[in-house]
Amino acid sequence: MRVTVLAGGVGGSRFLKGVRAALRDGEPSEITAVVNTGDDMWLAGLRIAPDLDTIAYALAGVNDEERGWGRAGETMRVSEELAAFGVGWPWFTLGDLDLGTHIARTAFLHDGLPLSEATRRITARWPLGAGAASIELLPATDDEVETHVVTDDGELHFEEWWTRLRAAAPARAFVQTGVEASRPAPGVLEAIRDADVVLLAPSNPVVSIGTILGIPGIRDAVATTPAPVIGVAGIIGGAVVRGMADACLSAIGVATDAAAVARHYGPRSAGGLLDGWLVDEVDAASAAGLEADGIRTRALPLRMRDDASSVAIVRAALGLAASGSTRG
Ligand code: FO1
Repeated sequence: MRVTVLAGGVGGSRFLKGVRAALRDGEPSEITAVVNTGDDMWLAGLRIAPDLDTIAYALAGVNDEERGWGRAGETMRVSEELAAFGVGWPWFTLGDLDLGTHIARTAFLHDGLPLSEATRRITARWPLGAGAASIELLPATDDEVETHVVTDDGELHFEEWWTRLRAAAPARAFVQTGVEASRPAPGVLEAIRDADVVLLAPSNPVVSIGTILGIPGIRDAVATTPAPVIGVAGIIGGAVVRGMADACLSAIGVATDAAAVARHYGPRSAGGLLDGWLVDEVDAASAAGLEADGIRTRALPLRMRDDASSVAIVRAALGLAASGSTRG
């Protein structure tokens, strides 16, 4: 089975561990994660790719599970030196092991390799698959398309808004720098078109899933793929599970509500993206309305507390994909 997952960072990494665990003991499966690169940036002369690294570290089992990003067992010797030199951002922690990744990526890019090849070489160090399930990570694009946030005090990189301001300054708009001239990374469109199932991870619908869809060609590929497209809500009972997606959703006029996000993605029958949508049990009452809008909906516990709960969510998504009548 070929499963393609559009994913951001922390929520995406937990969900992808669930996809891998759900498929590892079945028929041979190829999982392709199309990963958000809008958080990427140059810092201290290094190319940082937060969502690619968060997912790679989590699948490799070397991540800091508590923080959700960065490496386990980190030390901060180099970042203390950088701070002493006034290099980088004092509020953005770059641990020594993490810096190893950024230096390796920057070296590959400096040698002329595209981000997708740099990512392949970095992840080759930790075979990310398990059992019958193989996993490859693809950046949404090899081009430098960064998410910037427009606030009343000016425009700043998403990571500064997110980590220094903690999304406290209202976002008036999100901008994807240079997106018009960007293209999907090699293999991305094929992974969406040739999939047996396409999953939208419970990542930030605006600055993770939204930025992936914003790369020319990707939204259309998802809207037209023969594969069923199933999304998973990252919002339970009107509150985001993790992160600050509510600050992002309000910027685009979408309510922080599982059903509102589903309607934001839209039903495929109306030119949107979704054949199916998973909501938490507390939001079960919204299912009837979504079904009436053409989005097959299932309610189940959506908190990914451990692999078992993530596996149950993935199995429900795959079940919903399999149960779909041929799309009208
Ligand atoms: N998030 C923070 O809130 N503070 C940090 O200092 C920080 C450092 C950091 C370094 C590398 C990396 O890959 C991620 C890092 N993150 C940090 C998380 C990052 O902001 C998020 O993973 C996403 O970019 C937002 O979803």
